[in-house]
Amino acid sequence: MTYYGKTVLVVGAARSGIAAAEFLLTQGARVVLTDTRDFEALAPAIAPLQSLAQESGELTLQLGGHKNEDFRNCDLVVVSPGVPLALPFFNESRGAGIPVIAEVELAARHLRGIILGITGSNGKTTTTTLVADLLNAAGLKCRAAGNIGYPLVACISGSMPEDIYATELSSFQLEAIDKFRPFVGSILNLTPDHLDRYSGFEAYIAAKKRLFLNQKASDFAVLNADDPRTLSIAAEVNSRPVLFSRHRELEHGAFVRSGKLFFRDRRGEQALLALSDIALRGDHNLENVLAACAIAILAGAAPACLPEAVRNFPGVEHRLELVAEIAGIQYFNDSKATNVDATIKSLQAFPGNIHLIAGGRDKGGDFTVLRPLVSERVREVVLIGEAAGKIDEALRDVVETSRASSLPEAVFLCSRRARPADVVLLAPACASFDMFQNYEHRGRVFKQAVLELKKASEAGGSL
Ligand code: UMA
Repeated sequence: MTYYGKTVLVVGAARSGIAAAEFLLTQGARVVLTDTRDFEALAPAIAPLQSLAQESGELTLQLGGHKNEDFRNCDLVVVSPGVPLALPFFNESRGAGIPVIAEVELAARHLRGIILGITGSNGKTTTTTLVADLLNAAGLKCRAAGNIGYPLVACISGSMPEDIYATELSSFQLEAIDKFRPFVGSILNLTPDHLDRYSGFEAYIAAKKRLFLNQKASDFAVLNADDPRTLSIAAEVNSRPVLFSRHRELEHGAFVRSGKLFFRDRRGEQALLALSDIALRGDHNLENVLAACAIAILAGAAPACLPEAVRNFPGVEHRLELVAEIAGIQYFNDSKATNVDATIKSLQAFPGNIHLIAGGRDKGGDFTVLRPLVSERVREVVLIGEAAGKIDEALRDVVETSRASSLPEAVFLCSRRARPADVVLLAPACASFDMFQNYEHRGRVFKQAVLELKKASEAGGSL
């Protein structure tokens, strides 16, 4: 599609929508940008688009709410991931035969280069970042993009055929793809998440599986052999399945044997690196490394380049990030643990003595599944946010619980009760939007509170 003179409705004016509008304006489109937020809230983000529209395209703003007629009177709708497709407005477009596509679909139609698509309930950002590091270490040119925080559409300008895009994808983005086709697609794991947006776990899985919708026999599907829900997808894809496993040797894929990681394909087996090369904590991170190695090799990385890049990989901010050690107590920021399963993985990374800070906006999670691990490894749970009551109910007969009115207060309470060799862990099992702008903001507030404690402790002040 050429966009010159075409009317394109862009729904949502945050990172995805602004980047999509920018691309479309440069293509000479008439962009209608709509958002439920008003002009005052969006002015700084929209200003660059207004100046761009003076040179190319045409920009109309429909802010402070959406209008039915905008969804009817256009040639194409580009939707941001955070906007639910179930909104009745979209029926106006569908009824008029107007395509509704995700920002990543728009991006993939115009991007030059190879797309690697990485999704799953947990570990997406770590794996995506590591894939990009591995490929760059192997002398290829790879950029991490997508749900990681950098819209894929923003990569179009300047993209070259030899470029590789390690693209983190959410179920939200995959809902509205049409022809999107990754050369390597990977589902890392599947556990219930976003049940506030989906009718159930199956609907969420169906959205994730769309990753493989357009793959052909020359593409690859990298899947977790240790996660039965994910493994079962191998039988459904049109592409070539390549598995990864922590527990068993595989005919084709990445696995662990005698303290080493291996990759095996038709040509034979290669030792990749030693488990001791992996600095990241937790079994889930071993899975992320196995997946990343498999994806990178399929995308052309020479295996010999992998060990050094894995050794140098520090992990990603807000994912089991060690913030500080104060008086023998370690403080970990896992603000990205936004669902129950991620909190389980976080708890599994420590043998015990945990002071857990949890709570926030409930995404329909079942907090009772935390009970066995919490009773085994957690000394106390300090609860914050909207879900505090629900989590308290789920856990209070297996662990000591208390409430805090803010995250810094929760940090302070833990610090008072923790002893040397204990761990204070922020792993909320919830979304952040009740108290923070996003999980990054929540992580920063946690880190700030910890660093203030550290300063006070170094100054000899009481904790
Ligand atoms: N809005 C409307 N109408 C609505 C709902 C929202 O106009 O009915 C507006 C909001 O007022 C806001 C905009 O839409 O201005 C928000 O759009 P968005 O939530 O898609 O925000 P973006 O900044 O474009 O961020 C999105 C992803 N956000 C979500 O999926 C919720 C980012 O993932 C992603 O990094 C970014 O695109 C670039 O690709 C974040 C995320 O939380 C990290 N993802 C979820 C997750 O990882 O669990 C899926």
